[in-house]
Amino acid sequence: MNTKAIEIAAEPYPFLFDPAVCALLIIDMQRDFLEPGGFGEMLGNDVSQLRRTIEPNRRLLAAWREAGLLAMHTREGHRADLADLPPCKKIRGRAAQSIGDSGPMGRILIRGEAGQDIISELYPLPGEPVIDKPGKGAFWATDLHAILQHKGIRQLVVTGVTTEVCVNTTVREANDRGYDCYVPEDCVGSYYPEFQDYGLRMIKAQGGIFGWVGRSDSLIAALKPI
Ligand code: TIU
Repeated sequence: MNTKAIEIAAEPYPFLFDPAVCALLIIDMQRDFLEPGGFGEMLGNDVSQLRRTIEPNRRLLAAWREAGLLAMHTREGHRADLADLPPCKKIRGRAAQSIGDSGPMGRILIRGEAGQDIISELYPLPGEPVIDKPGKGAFWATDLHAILQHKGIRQLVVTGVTTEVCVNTTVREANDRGYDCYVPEDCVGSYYPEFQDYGLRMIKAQGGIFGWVGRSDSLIAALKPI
């Protein structure tokens, strides 16, 4: 593996991508959030806003695997007995159906249920760590930080859904733990176009307060020679 850092296009300024210490972290590309007929759509959300991220993520993941770099995946979800579900999260939204109830693809956001699993287009390969997370951030109550430390990772390319919720929360958590984060804007999505815009602007504002924002093409081009 080439261990030289590569400068790639980004805002607010170029990102020094070091493949030897960089992992791809794909956030919550789960069936219940992305598939027509899933929990996300049942709540009235426009899933097409998220589905446009599938193909860019698929291309980036393929290039990442081809280069032999570490790819990781997360899933938001809870224990079947709901012991790790904060009562406030259970009742928030006053929806007719909530986490743990029967949904269109099994019990909503329960680990092991079909709807909680990752979409087939981006399904993890054996050996790619999958982090089951009970919160919006991927570091809260998970072993993600320990795994990254053991593997010598210092940079993260963060993709997935949704931009302003789980992606933003994870980037902020990663930033406070000392990781440099690069977010390819075509690989993250929000149900709300204005939150997509502001979610990205909040990351790159103030000189890159939480990280860098770029595009997957720049990363893929940098991966080609590796
Ligand atoms: N993965 C993630 O972002 N979970 C959410 O609940 N997102 C919403 O935007 N609701």
